[in-house]
This record gives sequence, structure tokens and C-alpha cells, in this order.
Amino acid sequence: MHAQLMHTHAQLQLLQFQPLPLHSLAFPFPTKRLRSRNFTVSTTKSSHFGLRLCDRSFSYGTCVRNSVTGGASEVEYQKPKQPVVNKPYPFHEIEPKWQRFWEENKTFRTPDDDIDTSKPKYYVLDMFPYPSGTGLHVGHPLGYTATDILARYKRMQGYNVLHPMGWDAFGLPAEQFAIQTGTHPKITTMRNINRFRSQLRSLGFSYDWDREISTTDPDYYKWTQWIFLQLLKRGLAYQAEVPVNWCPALGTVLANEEVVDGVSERGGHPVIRKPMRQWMLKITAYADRLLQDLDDLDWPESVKEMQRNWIGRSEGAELEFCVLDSDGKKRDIKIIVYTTRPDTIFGATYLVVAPEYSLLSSLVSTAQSKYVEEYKDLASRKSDLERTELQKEKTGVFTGCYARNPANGEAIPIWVADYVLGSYGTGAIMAVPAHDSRDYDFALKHGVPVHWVVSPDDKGTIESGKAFSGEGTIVNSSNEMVGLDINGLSSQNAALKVIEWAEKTGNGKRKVNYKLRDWLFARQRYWGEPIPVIFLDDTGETVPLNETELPLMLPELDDFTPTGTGDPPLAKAASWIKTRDTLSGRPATRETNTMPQWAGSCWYYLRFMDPKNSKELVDKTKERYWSPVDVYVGGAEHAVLHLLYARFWHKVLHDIGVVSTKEPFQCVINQGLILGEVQYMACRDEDGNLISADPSLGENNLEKVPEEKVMKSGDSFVLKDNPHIRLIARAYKMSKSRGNVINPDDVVSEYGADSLRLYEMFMGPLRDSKTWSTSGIEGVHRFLGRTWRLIVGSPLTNGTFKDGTLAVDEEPTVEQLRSLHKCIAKVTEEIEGTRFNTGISAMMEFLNVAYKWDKHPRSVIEAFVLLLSPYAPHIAEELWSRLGHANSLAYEPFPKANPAYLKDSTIVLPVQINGKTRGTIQVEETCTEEDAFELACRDEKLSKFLHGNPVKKRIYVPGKILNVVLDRQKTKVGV
Ligand code: ANZ
Repeated sequence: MHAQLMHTHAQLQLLQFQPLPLHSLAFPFPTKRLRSRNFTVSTTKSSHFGLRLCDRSFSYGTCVRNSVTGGASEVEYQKPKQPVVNKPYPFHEIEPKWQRFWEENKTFRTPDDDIDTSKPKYYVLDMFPYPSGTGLHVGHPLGYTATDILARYKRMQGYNVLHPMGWDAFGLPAEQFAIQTGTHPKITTMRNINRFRSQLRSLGFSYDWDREISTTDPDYYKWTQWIFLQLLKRGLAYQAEVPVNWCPALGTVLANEEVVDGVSERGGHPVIRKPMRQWMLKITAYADRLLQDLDDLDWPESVKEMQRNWIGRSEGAELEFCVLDSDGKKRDIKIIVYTTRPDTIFGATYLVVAPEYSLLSSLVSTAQSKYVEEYKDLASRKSDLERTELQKEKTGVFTGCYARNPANGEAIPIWVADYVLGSYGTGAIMAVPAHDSRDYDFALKHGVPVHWVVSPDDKGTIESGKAFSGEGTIVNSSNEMVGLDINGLSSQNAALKVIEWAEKTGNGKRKVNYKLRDWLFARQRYWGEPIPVIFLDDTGETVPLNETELPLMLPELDDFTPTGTGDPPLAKAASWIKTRDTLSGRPATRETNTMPQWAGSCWYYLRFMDPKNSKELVDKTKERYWSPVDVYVGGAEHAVLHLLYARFWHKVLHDIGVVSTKEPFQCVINQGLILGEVQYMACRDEDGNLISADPSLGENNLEKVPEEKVMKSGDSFVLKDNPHIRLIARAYKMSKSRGNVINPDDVVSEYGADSLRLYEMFMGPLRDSKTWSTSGIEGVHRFLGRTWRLIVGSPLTNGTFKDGTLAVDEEPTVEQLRSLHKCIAKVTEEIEGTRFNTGISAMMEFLNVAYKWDKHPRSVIEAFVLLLSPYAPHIAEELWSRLGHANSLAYEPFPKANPAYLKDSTIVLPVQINGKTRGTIQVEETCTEEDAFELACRDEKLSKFLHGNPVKKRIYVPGKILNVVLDRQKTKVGV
């Protein structure tokens, strides 16, 4: 037990709360109470979540509750889960000390107006978090540490670095919490932000906190609203009656991604489709540019592909079909279909229109109208996803009328079927059952003929009972009457020829289509940016606010519950919604919808360049200097929506001259997922005995076995007590319900922030998913402890360390320089390639070698400390200061590898004796002739020839060959 615990009172300090001087928070505390699991401290001093209660080397607990009663604070501390152990180095003192130092000295402040723009810039950005009530999880520091290493490394390379942090703080959870508890979302959000900030600070990230922004701050959302007005001005924001996902229980409209299997993602409430007036943003106007400009980005190929698919560009044709009445007479209506396969036109045996097709009612014959109406009603209750599912049964109803296929002149039936969507293409298709599987299934079910018009080439085959949807050679496709013959052509050439023919004869034209839809940009929620428009009471006309009226502040509300009618909660702010048009003075009503959560995150990277500018969104000079973001790190879940929306706004801002680059983020990196510690599972039989795991019995039957009861047997895991019982080892996503969540606060408290940072980088490649392992973190923690002891020495008998270091002021040996420079080269190369894990391995190897040295020259140790500093900045700063430096190492030049020390130190030198190569020796490249000969004589093989034989002559070419000529007359036979 540590000496301090023997006293009745421990002298404790509250660590990690940066703004207060540490000593003011030191206080004595009865040690007996510290031994219980949780304990409460009463104090008159204010206190904060996440604070740690420590003495010189132990952490006793982390503040988990903080309440004020009658002027005094009650603070509840929870002990870390792991037992308190002796620490290999005093990180509890070092880490808060350096965090305070950085803050007080504004070490990481990025120069603003005082910037030297002759220096190169590096903008490295994290996807800013949503400050949830649960605080940071260990997944956050993975990306944040990676960007922090890059930021620190680039600073040391002489770059101006922009490395900011902020909060994406509007959103549903704070609003739902407000509905449940009455706490204003502003308060919840502020509390969560404070917690996040203090957690991030405790990890030593080198953010410029002067640039912190929150999307909920009116100084920020003023510009989000300003961008909206620009979109409106350019016709890129418009209102439309759109069927939206209406969730009656939440009283709000949900975005598609918030609806999973017909219920709301949050809460699992049923969702129905309901038409409502909505704001839409015309992202489709940018579809082509969003697609084309992807090519020049250094993004993961998978993310680019997801964006391409989301935009979903397809090339084809719009073809016109004349409608005939039931007697075959030509009517005055045309149906235009969209097809990507004009080559199959001769195989079109029917047309299908979507149930919501605008001309449907004028097509339907009287006899069929009842059935069509019933069918339309049925279809309106299904989601697009349900309707287009490939496996689903293809339903449909005949409209009672026909159309003429313009290629072969045949009259073909027109059906209405829900597998065709009203929102894509023209909402009508020519159905080619022989070559489209959906049409094939439909035709089979409804007895429509199938005409084969594409014959597979070498690669394809026609499977019986299936459509052939591949390309091939066209057959059965010629009609002299209309001047179209595509027989024998490849599908591609045939398609071109059909389009050419259609354009010439007025039967259609080439057409490009996109899957991308316009962006639904309104939410029936309180906690979002108000949309800056009003509606004139007399005419209903929409009038944008004047830019000088921004920000349009969210009104105060006490009641956040949805109105339930579809009117957003803002409709309850009676005095706020009633206003007047500033220009005409006419009475008007404010828009009560708010913007979706995506809005604020669309442009925050620009505000970081100039966060306090009250005149402009971003100053032009600053924008030109910092754009684009050089590296943007975040989760793969943002591959499409956030990254696409931000690119869209950026392009609009580019068009109106606010930004200078075409694209916002040059390089995007997705960090992998951190899965919980591996869990070992077995099953139980009916009598309750453990049996081998059998996943086929279902997930619920798997039971966790504690790690200490598990052993490895060959490639598998078995129960120690009964090796016949086989276990499965699995890592799961961290979740409360599985009880496998690792709290970064606990890790920091037990091992320190440097260990957490280093471990998250050491777990594996940044982009891969990885499993958490406590023994892994102990490994890197030991490495830091060994680094400390190598440089500072072993602890004194009282557990403290002597001041200064063991480094000596001596010239390093060539061997030492070789080890160092190899390490520098490797660490540099790996940081550049964002392969941080292998960089750490190189430092570990160096440390092992350095432990063998008798003396540790200062220059070598200093360089090593600098190398380590981006990864483990606290320990590195402390060592740097102990090495005699008064300033932070944050701007010291990063060590450069000297190529002279990188070559392999030894070479293999061939040795010839009397003209014949008899063997080789391993020598230093710079080895002298004398040393080379000496080595040859000691070599087992060569010594047989050399031993006792007089040498007549030696010819030595350094680095190439040693040639020994023996005196033949006095030499043994055989040489
Ligand atoms: C005839 C044809 C023949 C087709 C063939 C395919 C294969 P993408 O690539 O996704 O753009 N289509 C067109 N509009 C549709 C709608 N509103 N709802 C459902 N399906 C629709 O797909 C375009 C193809 O999907 C079009 O080409 C059309 O069917 C169908 F051998 O036309 B195709």
C-alpha cells in the first residue's frame, strides 16, 4: 500500500479542471472513506464532471455527480473499475501539468491576423462531434489522436497548422430530453459540451480552443441562415408538397435515414407517408459536378463509389409511345418512358406506369377504373423500398388501354404497377420481360408475351425461366416500315442507333437521369436553426428576411412537445411568429419549420478559418490561405449524406465567390470501428450444463465465459476445466446492453492520456476495425514507463524520481546514430503514410536497443523525445523540460533522418585465396584491410586455408573484395 494511505488524511488534488489553479483545489480527505467503491465529498468549491481526485501517484476516482445543496457542493466520486496500482511513471502529475501549460501559454493558438503566410499551411480536421449526454467513448479518440499526431508533426515541420474543434449541437436528443424533463435544450447542450471539452482536454489534443464553435450559437447560425438566403435567391431552395415520413408518436417528420423498416430509428414508432409543405434544396442541380469532381479527391475509393451510387447517374433515352384506345384508335396522349436499354425496344411487350403517374386517370378505361383506384390506394401505403424490392411479388392492374411500340408498330397493353416509381425517370417504363427480371416476373404472372431480342455473346448464357439482362448481339429487331434495323449489332451500338433513329423521327431523345433526389430541408422541431423567411398574412407570399435581420434567434419556449398536428413546436411561440415585413410593414407570420441537423455541419470547416468574423462568413484572404481542408478524419457512416451535403453547399459558395476551391476536403480518412474486448461464448444444455458454443442455436443461447476460465487449444479456444467444451471468440460493437463499453475517463485515470493515445494508435491500422484489449494498453503503458526510466532513471526509495535526466553530454557513437536515424526515418515515413501503429513499433525497437547502451548521449535522447512527442505529448514535454529546455517542444524542428546512417552497417565481403573465392566475411563497410584480414583468419571456413600459411600479398578493395595470395612453395597441399 502506498505510504500516503497510511495517514488518516490524504492530501488530494482535483485534476483536469484547467481553468482553476491546481493548488486551490487541494484538500485533505479521510483515507478510510476513499476505500469504499463510491464516496461523496462535501465542499464549498464548485466542481465538475470528469474531474479526478488524485494524490501524487494514485487516482482515487472520477466525479460522476455534482449537485449544489444549500451553497455547498456535493460531489460523488466513482472509483475506477481496475484496482489502483503503482504507476511506472508519474503521469498523474505530468499530464495535468502540461495541459495547463499549453492552455496558459496558448501553445496551440493558430496565428490569425498575425499569420506569416509565407509558411506552408496544413488544415487537419476531425468530424466535429454531436455532444451527446453519454460523453466521449473510446471511438472518438481514435480519429482525434490520428489528427493530433498529424497536427503536431506538421507544426514541427514548420507549417502553420489549423487544428480546431467544435460542436454539432442541434438535434433531436436534447429536444426529447427537454420534452421529458422540461430542461431547456440549451442547458443540456451546454452541459454536454462542457463535459466533452473537459474530456478532450484531458487527452492532450492540440486544438486551438480560441476557435471553438458550436452550431447552436447565434453568431454561428446567423451564417447558416445567410447561406439559406443565398440558396433561396438562386432558386436552389424551394417549397413543395412532398410526401414525407410522418411519425405521429414523435409528432415530427423524419428523414429517410431515420426510418428503419417502417418505424422511427429512435423509439421504434410507426411511420406513415403524408404530403406536407416542405423546404427542399435543389442538390440535383449539382449532380453532375458532384459526380465529376469526385475523381480528383484523395478519398477512400469505397466512399467515392458510395457517392457515385447515391448520385446514381444513368445514361439512356426517353422514348415516346402513342396511346391507343381499346379499339386500337390513336389518342392524343403520349407516354414517355425512360430506359437505359433502348437496344431492347423491339422486346417491349407492355408499358407500365407508376400508380402516382400524372396522366394515369386519363388513360384508364371506364371498365378498369374501379380496379385502378383500389390499386392506387393500396400502393400509397407502401414505402419505395417495399415497392422496389426485387423478391416481392409483382402486382399490377391493366389500365384498359394500349400503346403503340414505335419500333415494331405493335399495340401493347398499358399496366399500372407499383414496382415502377413515380419519382424516378418519367414514372413510366417500356417493359421488356425477356431482358429485365422484374418485367419477366410480372409478365409471367400476368400472361404478357416475352420477346427475346438480345442473344448472349461468349460470356453470357440464357438460363431457362429467367430473363437475360446482360448485353449481347441484337436479334429479331428490324422493321423496314419505320427504317430501323439493329439486328446483328452489339447492345451498345444498337442503343446508339435507336437513339439516333428516335431523335430523327421524333420518337424520343438521349437522356441522363440521376437517382439523387432534392434534399428535404425542413424539420418540425424546436432545436434547430430557424428558417429566415416570413409569409405575408394577406397574400401568403413567401418573403426572405433581410440579411441585416440575421441571426433570426430561436425564441424561448417552455413547452417543447410537438403540437401533434404537424405544426412544429415553434408555432407555440405566439409573440415570435407574428411579425411584419420590414419593407412594406405588412403583417406576416414566421416560418415555424427549422433546418435539419445536417445544416450546421455543412460549412463549419469554413468558419474555423475565421470564427469571430461578424461581417462575413469567412474572410476571403483567410479562406484562400487555408482552403481546402488537407485531411478530414471521421467515421465511414458519413460517407454519403454529410460529405455530399457539404460538397453541395461548398460548390454553391464557390459559385457565389465565397470560397476559392471547388471542393472542401482534399483527403478524407475513415477511422475504423473499435469493438469491445473479445468475449468467449459457450452454450448451456437443458440441464444447465455448459456445452460447446453452437451459433446455430441463436445468439440468445450464447453465454459469456470469463476470460480466466478460457485457454487456447490449437487454433481454437476451450474451457480450462473441460477442454472438450469449445468456445467461440467474438468482438462486438461496444454497447451499454452488452456491458462492453470502455470509458476513456477510466483509461486515462488508470494509465494516463498518453497511454490511451498511444494504445489507440498501436491497436492496428487506423482505417481497420479493431478490438479493445486491456493487456494491449498495459503493453504501451509499460513502453512509456520504460522510456521514462531510461531517460530519468529508476524511482528513488520514496517512489519519486530525481530531477533532470541521465542523458550525458557526449558525442554519440556511429552505432547509436544508426539506431536513431533508422528510427527517425521509419517514424517519419509512417506518419506521412498515416500508418501510426508501425511508427510506434519502430520507437519500441529503438528503446530496446537503447536499453543496451551504457550511456545515453543527450542529442540522441532529445531526438527520440521529439519523435515520440506527437504520439505521447505529455511525457515528451516533461522529458524535454527535464533535458533542460525552457520552452515547449511543440515547435521544435522534427528530427530529420541522415541518409548516411540509414545504409546497412555491414556488408558481405568475398574473400579470394590464390584467385579462388573461398568464402565471405561480414564486415563494416569502412573496415580497414588489417581488420578484414583478421576477420578472415578467424572465420571457420577461411581459417582452414589461412592458418599457418605465409602470405605473399594482400589486395584489398574496400567494400568489394579481399584477395590473399599465399606463398605457394610454403603452403599446404590443396590451397
Ligand atoms: C427497358 C429496359 C430493358 C430496362 C431492359 C432495363 C432492362 P437505372 O439504371 O436505375 O437508371 N425504370 C425506369 N424508370 C423507372 C421507374 N420510375 N421505376 C422503376 N423502374 C424504372 O434503371 C433504368 C431502368 O429501370 C430503365 O431501363 C427502366 O427499365 C427501369 F432489358 O427500360 B429499362
